[in-house]
Amino acid sequence: MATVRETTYELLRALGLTTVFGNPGSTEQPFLQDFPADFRYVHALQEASAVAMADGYAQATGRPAHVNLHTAPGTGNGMGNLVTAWHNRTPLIVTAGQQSREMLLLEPRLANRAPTELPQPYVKWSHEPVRAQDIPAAVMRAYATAAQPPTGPVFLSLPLDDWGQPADPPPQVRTVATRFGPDPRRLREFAAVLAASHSPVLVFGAAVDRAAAWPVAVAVAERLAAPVWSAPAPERAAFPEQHPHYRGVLPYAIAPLAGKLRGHDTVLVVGAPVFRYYPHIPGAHLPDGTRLLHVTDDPDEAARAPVGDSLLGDAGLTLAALLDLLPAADRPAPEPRPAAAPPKPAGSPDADALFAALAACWPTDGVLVQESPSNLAALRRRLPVVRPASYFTMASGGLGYGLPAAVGIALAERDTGRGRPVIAVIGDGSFHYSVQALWTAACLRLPVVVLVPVNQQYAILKSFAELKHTPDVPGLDLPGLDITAIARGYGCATRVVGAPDELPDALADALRADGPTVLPAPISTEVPRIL
Ligand SMILES: Cc1ncc(C[n+]2csc(CCOP(=O)(O)OP(=O)(O)O)c2C)c(N)n1
Repeated sequence: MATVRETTYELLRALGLTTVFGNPGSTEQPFLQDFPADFRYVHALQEASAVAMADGYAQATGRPAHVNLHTAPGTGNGMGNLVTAWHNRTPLIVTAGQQSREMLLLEPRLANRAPTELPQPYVKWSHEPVRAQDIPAAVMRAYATAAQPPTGPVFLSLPLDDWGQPADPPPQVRTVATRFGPDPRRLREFAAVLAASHSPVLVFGAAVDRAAAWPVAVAVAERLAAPVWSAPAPERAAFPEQHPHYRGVLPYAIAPLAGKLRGHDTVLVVGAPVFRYYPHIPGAHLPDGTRLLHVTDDPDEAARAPVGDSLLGDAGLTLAALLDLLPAADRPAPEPRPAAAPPKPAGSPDADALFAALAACWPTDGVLVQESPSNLAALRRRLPVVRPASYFTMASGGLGYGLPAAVGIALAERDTGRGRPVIAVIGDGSFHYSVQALWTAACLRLPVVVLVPVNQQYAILKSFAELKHTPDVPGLDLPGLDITAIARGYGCATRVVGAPDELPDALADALRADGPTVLPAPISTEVPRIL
């Protein structure tokens, strides 16, 4: 008779979940024992890295991924990046070991006291099966829950003595829809409002990229002759940023954002929250007389929008259906933005010059992973994203995502045969949150390039302190961290980029390498403004 373990592996195989990201502990060993030869364990050294690697892998493959954590402490370590996976809408099946059922009443060492509560509220479903025999069907339900819109992480707590138990007959391997179309009548109302507008503006968010909908987003923008903004603080790029209609990323504060929408009678937001704000700069959410239409596949996101009328639907399906209903606008297309001025020669190299150099030697099909908070505006100004699925960052604001996510994305690039080069730009503060992902990249011989602008401080927090008039906050400087030594310790090649003109050579070498390369690049300590 098959065991629960055998039946579960059979199901994971059928679901295409043969890669397990994790870091093992005693409570996971009965699951991982006799690990099947057709499965692959990606050892992440620490759970924060495991979760973000799985997130990057899931996003880049476009399929759910499985991450296995160590009972309560491992779930705790993974929690920051679970928050991020929730906001990123990444379908993750998170499993964690649990102590033996027979001892749970007395709470032995490494028991998870309230396993279904611990990952809340950042999972769509959290469950510990009532019987060992329920594990395979619970995995099937977890998969279906994670994969359906709005996609996101789910959590299963699995007691270690369950795996050897005799199994029930295997659950049916089911499929579920991963996108849904809009209500036709409400869609017609939206189309009528847009068609009657004199000056509509479009705001596209990450869900447009997740739906592989760049071409239809461009077609809608051109049909309406409307300018296009990126939604604030986007985790993915939704529109070709060299397109003449493209205006840039909206500011992530209430009053300045509304200011950018002035002069438009209708705003159509597709695939993003209304809106993702950060510093509180109060004001009206919209200019006077401006109407907002919102398309999202998440009823909760629709419900919490402070203004506008919402329509539920997949970003790509809804844009395609809108395109069918929209007449061509009878007005000239928006003028292209003026090109960014060349970087000013500075005393010591600054981020702007570094990213201008990066843009000049950027590989055509490169994938950018970004966690460089204070230098983000300079990076996005110098390095427009011009191809789909080639820009990734965290939607949450929590650091420690970018570096391991880049490793997961690079693994997906290799597995899918696309082989696009992955270049991560990671601040010298952010670098340390999940730094052990470098070791996984080295073990897997993934040629990830990690460019680290070294300003020896938490610069964005200094600019936030200035904006909010909170002087003398401790803990904002980072002297004496040796990025080169740390990278070497984890098995990476490294080369200091002393000046921007050294970057092309360093990058070319790194892209040819058969493992990760860390490129620390000292930059000036001048603090950019937050808005
Ligand atoms: C998990 C987590 N801890 C703390 C913070 C607060 N925080 C936001 S930005 C930042 C500093 C980032 O420093 P660095 O990566 O060097 O970038 P810089 O601001 O210097 O460009 C910190 C600590 C956070 N966002 N997430």
